[in-house]
Amino acid sequence: MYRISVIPGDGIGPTVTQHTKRLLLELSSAAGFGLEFIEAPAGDKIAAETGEALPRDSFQKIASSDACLKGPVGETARDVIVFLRQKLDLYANIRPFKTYRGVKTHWSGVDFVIVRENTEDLYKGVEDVGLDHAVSLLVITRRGTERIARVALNMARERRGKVTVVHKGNVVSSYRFFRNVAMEVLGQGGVSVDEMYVDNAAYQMVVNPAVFDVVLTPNMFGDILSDLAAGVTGSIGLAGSANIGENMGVFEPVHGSAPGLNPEYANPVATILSSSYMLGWLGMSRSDVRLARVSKAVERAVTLVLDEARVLTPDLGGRARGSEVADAILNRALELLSIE
Ligand code: GGG
Repeated sequence: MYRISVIPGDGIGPTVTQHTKRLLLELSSAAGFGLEFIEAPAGDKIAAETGEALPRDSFQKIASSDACLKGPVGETARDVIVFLRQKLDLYANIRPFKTYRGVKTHWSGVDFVIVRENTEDLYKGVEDVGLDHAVSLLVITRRGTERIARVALNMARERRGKVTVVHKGNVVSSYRFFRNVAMEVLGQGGVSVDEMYVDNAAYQMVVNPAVFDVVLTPNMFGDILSDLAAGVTGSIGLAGSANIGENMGVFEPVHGSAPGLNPEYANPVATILSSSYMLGWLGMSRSDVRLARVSKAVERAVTLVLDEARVLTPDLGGRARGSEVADAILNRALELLSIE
């Protein structure tokens, strides 16, 4: 039995996490393993009720679980996910982006991963704000850069063998340091390595996204480029992600809580994909092939449903409810599991 803490979050979060839990329960029972979900409230709503965006009890539930599935939170991202990344040392933020045949975009055949350093940079939280000044320290360390560069290197070896280091080293010395340390690690790794200034990378991602395989970048650029990449691939409702450390992972959609959106019609794919990354990571860290099977089946089922384009939420031009999309993915995944 695996214990999964769940942060339902705000806005569309409780709905998309509910669809995902339902799908995971069915698939885990079909594949022969157990999942126990432990609710760990965090975000704007619980902050309004208790004064704390991440109550101690929720943090303890998350820290003592096998993995965490997190819905989006509203204005309290800093106190919830940025805090969790630091506290649990979830130094690698992995964000895959790809196009699907049934999703209208300018491009086809796009498939790249942003590997974002997740604990340093301007998000470190070393700040001083006075009446007439505000300072936020940009922190980059050798240890932090080396370990994220190793993640990018290993990922490139399993993919098309290319890493693009994205930085702003022509203007900011700390980003030059990130670039130099990353190059030291990548240079010995037997993969092809290039580099781009972040402004050019933003442009290339729009006009020529096929040049990217693995994008290695510091924390804030990774945050910003993720939304850009999601736009290029059709909808931020499709972008899942993993926050991974040595012994713990928190898995969350890239999107926010979308307070203006009717939750019934919110796209659950980003959270469903995040849950598949969760099972993949958990399966690997616990050497349990049953979880890896379900993880692969979910990813494949998402591709089939999106390629087919019969059941799509409004962000993709369809009319389906999120629950219908989740059902379509679940049914495809069950079929895939039964014919293996
Ligand atoms: N625009 C997507 C969004 O709202 N993401 C939530 C967020 O800001 N997360 C903070 C982070 O990923 O660093």
